[in-house]
Amino acid sequence: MASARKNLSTYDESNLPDATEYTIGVVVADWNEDITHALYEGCYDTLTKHGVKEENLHVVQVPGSFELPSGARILAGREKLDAIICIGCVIKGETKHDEYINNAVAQGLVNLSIATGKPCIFGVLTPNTHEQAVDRAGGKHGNKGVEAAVTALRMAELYRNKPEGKRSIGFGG
Ligand code: DLZ
Repeated sequence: MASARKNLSTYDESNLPDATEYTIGVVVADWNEDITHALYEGCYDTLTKHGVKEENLHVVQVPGSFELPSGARILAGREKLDAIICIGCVIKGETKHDEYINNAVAQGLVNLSIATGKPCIFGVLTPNTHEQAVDRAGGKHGNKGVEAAVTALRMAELYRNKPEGKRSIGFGG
């Protein structure tokens, strides 16, 4: 298993931009909050370590992961953001709730990214067990909140540096 071989949260800091001018939104689901709040800590530490200022960090909490896309939409309408990180944890149970929630969140965030042009980062754990979640929220497999923050900074850089007036990706001449 790939995750058994490396800590997924290690990254090359030299590849990350200086984030002192970036404004980042974070939406955190409270369901499984022992996990999601640990993910948020990893995310917060990484963002601030790379220069994001407290006043440029906009955080909202939503009840569960299903509400992440609408939380992100509300935040995007309220603030001028360079990227939005969505943090959640959906643990497999006896029913198929996890499949419905995960698919809806993934699709919702892709749609929001495309509709707003802003990077929306999928910082949602989808483990089979609570133990697997703990392993990825500051445990033996690192902290996925760190990875979400790193992804957001890289995408925010891309967003900031997009060529002015060249917003189309059409194949025409
Ligand atoms: C209902 C539900 C269940 C069963 N499990 C989870 C979960 O593991 N992780 C999570 O983030 N949310 C869960 N929820 C709540 C839904 O995301 C949502 O908040 C409710 O269905 C209300 O829309």
